[in-house]
Amino acid sequence: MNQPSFVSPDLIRQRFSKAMSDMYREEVPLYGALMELVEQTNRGVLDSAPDIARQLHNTGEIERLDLERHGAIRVGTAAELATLARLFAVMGMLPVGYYDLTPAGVPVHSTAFRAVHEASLQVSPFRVFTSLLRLELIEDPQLRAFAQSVLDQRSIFTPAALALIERAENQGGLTEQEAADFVKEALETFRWHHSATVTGEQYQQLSAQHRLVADVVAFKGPHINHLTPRTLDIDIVQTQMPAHGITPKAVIEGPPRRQCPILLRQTSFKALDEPIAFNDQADARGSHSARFGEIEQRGAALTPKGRALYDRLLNAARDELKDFPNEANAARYNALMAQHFSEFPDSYEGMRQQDLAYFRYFVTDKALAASNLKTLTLEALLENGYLRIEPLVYEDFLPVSAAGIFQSNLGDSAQTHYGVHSNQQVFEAALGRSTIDELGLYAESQRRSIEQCFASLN
Ligand code: OOG
Ligand code: NI
Repeated sequence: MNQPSFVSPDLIRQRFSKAMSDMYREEVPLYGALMELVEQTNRGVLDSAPDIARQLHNTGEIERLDLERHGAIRVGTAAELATLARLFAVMGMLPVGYYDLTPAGVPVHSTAFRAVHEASLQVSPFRVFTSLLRLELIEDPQLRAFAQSVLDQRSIFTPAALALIERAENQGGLTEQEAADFVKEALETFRWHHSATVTGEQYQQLSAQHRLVADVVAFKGPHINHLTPRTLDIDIVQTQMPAHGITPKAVIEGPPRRQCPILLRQTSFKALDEPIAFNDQADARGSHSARFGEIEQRGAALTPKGRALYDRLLNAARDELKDFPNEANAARYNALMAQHFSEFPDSYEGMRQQDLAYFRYFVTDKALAASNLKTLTLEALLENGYLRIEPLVYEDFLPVSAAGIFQSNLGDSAQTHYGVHSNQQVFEAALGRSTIDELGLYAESQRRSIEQCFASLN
C-alpha cells in the first residue's frame, strides 16, 4: 500500500499567509496602499545600502522579506484558544512567549504562534499575535455573565475546519487536497463580519466596560485586526505615510534608530470606523473600529543580558518622560530614547563580545582554503577571519510596544488600571500546553550554526 504523501506544515503556513493577505487586502484597501509603500521603501534601501543588501543575501532573509508579515487576533474563551492552538499546529505554528498586557491597562494576555526552527522560518516567517480576553476583569457580575453566555454560544470554526484539524492530528498530516481545503476553511475564522451578535444596547454596555470587550464578545469570530509587513527602514515609512493619506501614531515603538537594528520597531495607524448592523437592526446603523494598519522593522534578537539592558534603558527613558508617549511629548521622548540608548553598543562585533545578541556563524572562503582549523577556538576563528557573523533576526514581540499599539488604536478609554497580577499558569491551562521560551529558541539556532561551522572546517 502506498503511504499518502503529506504537504509540509511549512508550505501550508506559507499558503495560508498568502490567502490571509489576499483576503485582508480585499477587505481593507488601505492595507494594499501600505504594502506598496513598504515595497517601494524596501527596494530603495536595497539599492542604496549595499551593506544591508549583502547581509540579507548572506542570511537568506532576502527571500522571505516580501512574504513577511504578522497578524493579530483576540479570542474570548479557553476553548477557543485551545482549538486555535491545534489549528495553528497544523501549519507548524507553536505558541512562543507569554505577554501580559494588563499592567498597561489592556485586559488580555497573549502569545505568538509561529514557526520555531530557522529552516521553517525561512519558508514562511508568518506569525499571529493571539490574545485571550480576561473576562474576570469585568467588574459588573451581570455583564460578565452576559459576555460569557454570548461567547459560549458561538463557534468560531467551521465544521470542516474542525474535521480537518482532527484528520491532520490522526493521520500525521494533510494531503494536497486536504491542505487546500484546510487553508480555505481556516481562513473563515479570521474573516470580518458586518453584523454583530448582540443588540445595539448590549454593544454599548460591553464597549463602556472596555472597547476590547466589545470587540471580542460582540462578533461571530476573531477577525484579523491587522496584518503587518516588514520594512527595512521604518523611519522612511513613518515620514512618508501622511503623503499616502495615512496618519501614523505619534512615536515609533521599540528601540531608537541605530546602525545595527535590534529587536523590533513598530508604528501603526488608527483603526477605521466601519459600519455594522446590530442584531436588533436590519441594516448597518452602528459602527465599530477594530481594524488598523501597522508596519515593523526587525533587528537582532537579544540574549537575556541584552534584553535586560534594553528593558532598563527603555524604562529609564519612559520614567524620565513621566507620561505615555504622545503627540505633545514625541520629540522629547525621541531625544530621551536616543540619549539613554547611547549606552547600548551599536556594532555587531561589540554586541557579540558583550554577549548582548544572538548570531549566526558562517565559514569564510579563507577557512575553506586552510587546514587544521578544528583545534582553534571560536574566538580565534573569528579573529583570524575564518568565521564571520550575521545577527539572528528577532522573531517575536515586545510587551511595552504591543501595549502602545493597542492603546493608540483604542483611545484613552484603554488607560484603565487593573490591580491583578499576570497569570501565565491560567493562560497555559486555557491553551492546553505551555508556551515556548523564545530565548531558548535563539540559543538553539545559534548553537546549530556554530556546530555546522565546525563540521565543515578542515
Ligand atoms: C495586538 C497588538 C499587538 C504588536 O505587533 O505588538 C501587536 C492587537 O491589537 O490585538 O500586534
Ligand atoms: Ni502587530
